[in-house]
Amino acid sequence: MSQRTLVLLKPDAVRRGLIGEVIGRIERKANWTISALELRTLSQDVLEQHYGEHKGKPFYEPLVEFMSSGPVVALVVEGERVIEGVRALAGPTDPIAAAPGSIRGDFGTIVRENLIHASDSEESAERELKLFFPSLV
Ligand code: RTP
Ligand code: MG
Repeated sequence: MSQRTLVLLKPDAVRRGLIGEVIGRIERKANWTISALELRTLSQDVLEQHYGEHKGKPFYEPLVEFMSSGPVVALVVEGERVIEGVRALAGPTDPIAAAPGSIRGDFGTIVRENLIHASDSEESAERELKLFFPSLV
């Protein structure tokens, strides 16, 4: 089942020089293709829309601050079961709970600075792809 997902390499991944490492893991999966890729600094407006579901939670404000603290790499990945697949490569939200071998498990220690975002469902992917890459059909 071919799908598309929106992936963000968060500002910690970019600052720490892990762009190649993380993209390499995605690239090496069979039957997946990167179909869009850009380094960009996210506006408050885009972050509010992207993380709208978390508005009002205690971690929301520091999350938005962190996500605008430097550029991210935004990419669209498409291919076989890619929504579930990138989430599996990333590992659980808390990097300490994430297994070694996953991106968060290998490189993270702080819940907020967990290196990567990936859409969590087909509905989220649709919404996030429109928000980040409106020109993509
Ligand atoms: P994401 O949306 O970034 O792909 O991550 P996720 O689904 O694994 O986690 P989610 O629950 O959607 O939370 C979004 C991001 O907020 C930060 N966070 N901080 N307690 C905390 O300090 C806390 N909880 C979540 C993380 O950066 C998380 O990825
Ligand atoms: Mg999420």
